Amino acid sequence: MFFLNKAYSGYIDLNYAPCPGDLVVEFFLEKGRGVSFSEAAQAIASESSIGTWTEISTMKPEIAERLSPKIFSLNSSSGIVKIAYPLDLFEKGNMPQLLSSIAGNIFGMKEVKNLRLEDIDFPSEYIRSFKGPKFGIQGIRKILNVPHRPLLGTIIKPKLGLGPEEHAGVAFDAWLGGCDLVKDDENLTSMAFNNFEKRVKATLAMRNKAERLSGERKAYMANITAPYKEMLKRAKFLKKHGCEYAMVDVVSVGWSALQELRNEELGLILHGHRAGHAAFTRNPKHGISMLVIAKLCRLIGLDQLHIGAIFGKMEGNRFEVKKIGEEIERKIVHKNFGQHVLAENWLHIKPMFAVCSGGLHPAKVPLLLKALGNDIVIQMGGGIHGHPQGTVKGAIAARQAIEASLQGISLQEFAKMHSELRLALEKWQ
Ligand code: CAP
Ligand code: MG
Repeated sequence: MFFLNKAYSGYIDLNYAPCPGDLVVEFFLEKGRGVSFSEAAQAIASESSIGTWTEISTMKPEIAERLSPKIFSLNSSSGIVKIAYPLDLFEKGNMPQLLSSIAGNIFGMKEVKNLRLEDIDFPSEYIRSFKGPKFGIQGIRKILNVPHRPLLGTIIKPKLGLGPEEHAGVAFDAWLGGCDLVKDDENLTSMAFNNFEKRVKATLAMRNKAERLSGERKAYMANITAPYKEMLKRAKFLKKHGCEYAMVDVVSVGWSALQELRNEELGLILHGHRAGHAAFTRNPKHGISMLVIAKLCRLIGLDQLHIGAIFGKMEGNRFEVKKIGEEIERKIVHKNFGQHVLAENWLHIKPMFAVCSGGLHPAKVPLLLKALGNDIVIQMGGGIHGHPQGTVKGAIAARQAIEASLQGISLQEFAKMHSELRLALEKWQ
């Protein structure tokens, strides 16, 4: 049997009202064996801040007084614990340090059976120490010259296997059909069969051609995910060759690399893919919520982020996706107990574009727009290249689905006059 040491005590103050300088965290907690719920909660508060498993001679009352976090809300039936941390516990502008504290040792403690970091309310002073997106929704809309409608993107498929010229050819078809954006897949970087620099040059040449032919702005989101120095080299290569975007896999490269990339001020729009997030976001009882991951990305300064597609191939419930979409777009976020959302004032931090992707096809578009509004990027990989008549027609069908939804016409009705959409509906609906 495991017994809690009394070093993990004195952190509860249910009369405490968090002050504007506190960093407030909501956890879901399932206690481990041999401890009470409040003991487990205090173990978390302590280990994530100033404490350790035993009383120590080096702890001064002054330190405890100044830096102890306060558990101000504790509910053993719902499992929700809210903790207010004094800001001095954190180094401003240092995201890895924040995670080593409130998303660190505590996940492995014996006092804890399950623990999930649900949300963080950042104090203004902390928010001011980050840049946020350089472009955000409005900046991207301006560059692409698309003021209102949802953006349409595709992921070149197959994920891996095409050479640079073939890749560029598929990109051209997608742009010509009506895609605004073309993206590399998450596992396509610089391969033996598809070198990064060759691919970028070939694809940008096709982008220019597609822009001339379509009269629309087109952009390429090239994947620079790699060890940091190489990633930076590739980002600079993109800038030099007139690419507007860089795509990066946020979980794989890590917070430190993301911060550095943003701080380079390269003037590239940053698209965040999130492969691997589900390793810690998927379990409803343990890990870190996608809401938190999205907030960290917004704070650091990604301009776009995958948030889930609701109706697609990946797991993710409707309310969850909607709340993340609102969190990354709004300036003021109101608290919502039922949804585990804390209040937030984003101050100078611009809104980020929500990217819906994974298993989407034209028939899903009306539902998606209804649920999330027009400020989204809709990405279809299989849903465009899998069209019975190929990529160009697939992209045309996707744009038709967006057009129909914006005009409030049902897809079935619109499809009567638009054969590309009709074929897509026949295949997937
Ligand atoms: C979509 C995608 C993305 C997923 C990831 C893929 O392709 O390129 O990686 O969107 O999921 O390879 O699956 P399809 P999420 O359109 O062919 O499904 O966006 O939820 O992070
Ligand atoms: Mg992919």
